[in-house]
Amino acid sequence: MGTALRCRGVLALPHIASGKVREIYEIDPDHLLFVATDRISAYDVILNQAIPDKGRVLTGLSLHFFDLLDTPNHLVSTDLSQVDGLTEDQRAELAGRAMVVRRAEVVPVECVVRGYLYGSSWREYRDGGGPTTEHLPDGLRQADKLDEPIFTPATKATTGHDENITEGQTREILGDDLYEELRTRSIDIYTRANEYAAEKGVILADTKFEFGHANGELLLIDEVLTPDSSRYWPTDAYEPGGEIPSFDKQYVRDWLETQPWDKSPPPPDLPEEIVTGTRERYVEAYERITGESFDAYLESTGR
Ligand code: PZK
Repeated sequence: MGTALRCRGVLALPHIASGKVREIYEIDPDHLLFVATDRISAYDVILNQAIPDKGRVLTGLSLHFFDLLDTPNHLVSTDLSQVDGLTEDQRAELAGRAMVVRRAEVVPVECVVRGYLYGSSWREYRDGGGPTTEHLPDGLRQADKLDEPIFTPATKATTGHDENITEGQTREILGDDLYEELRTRSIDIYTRANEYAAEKGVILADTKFEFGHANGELLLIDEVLTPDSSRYWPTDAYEPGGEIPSFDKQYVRDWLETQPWDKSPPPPDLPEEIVTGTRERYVEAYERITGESFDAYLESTGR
C-alpha cells in the first residue's frame, strides 16, 4: 500500500498536472480527478517518507469546508465508482483522498488572505516593506493580529516560490472587476473560516485560495483550508513577537532541525517514530478542526 501515492502519473487516466503533493488527472473534458497524496514537504523540500493518510486528512478537511462554506466550488463527487479505468487497488488507494471536480479556467493569481503578520509578509515588513505590506501601519511585530484581514495575491511561479504582487499588478492581470470580486470572496471566506476555527481553539493565521471560471461562474477550486494551504495555530500557543509553532509540521521540522542538513535536497530519512508522530498531528488537526473522528471519516470512505 502507498506506492501509488508517492509516485506521479500512475493512473491510466491522462495526467494533467503535478503539484509537490497533489496530482490532477482528466476524467472527461469537463471533469478532473483531484488527488491528495501522502507526500509531505518541509522547508520546501519533499521528504523521502510519505505520511500515511495525510492526503485523506487534507481531503477530509477540504470536503468539510466545501460543505460548511456553501460557496460555489468545483466539487462534484467523491464517488469513484463512476470513474472508468481504475483498478480495484487504485480505487482503494484513492478512497478518501480523491475528488471529482468541475474543470475550470484557472484564474492566474493565488488569492492569499492574511489575518496575522507572518511568513513572507512579515519578512517583507521587517525588511522595509513589499507588495503585501502596502496597506499596513508602522510598528507591528511578527505574528501580530491585523486590524482587518488583508488580500495579498501572489503569482504562481512555474519554478520555485510564489511571488507576492502589488494591488496594482494584480488589477493589471485580472482587471478591476475580477480583482474586486476575488478580494471580496476571499476575505469573506477567510473571515467565516477564522470565526469557525476560533470556536475550535484554532487560529487561521492565513490561507491561500484558487478560483476558476466554469459556465460563466467563479468557482472556488483546489484544496481549501487545509494545513498545506493554510497556517493554523493552536490558540493557546499564540504569542505575538516571534515564531509560532505550526499545528501540523512543527513536529517534523523540530526533528529535521536536530539533523545536520542544509535544507537542500536530498533530505534526511525520517525515522519510523517521526512518521508516526507526524501522522498523529495531522489526524489531530482533522479532529480538532472538524470536531469529528478521523476513523469515522475513513469509514465513510468505505475502507
Ligand atoms: C487546476 N491546478 C493547481 C492542483 C497540481 C496543480 N477545477 C480545476 N479545473 C482546472 N484546473 C484545475 C482545477 C483545480 N483544482 C488546479 N492546476 C489545474 C494544481 C493540484 C495539483 F499539480
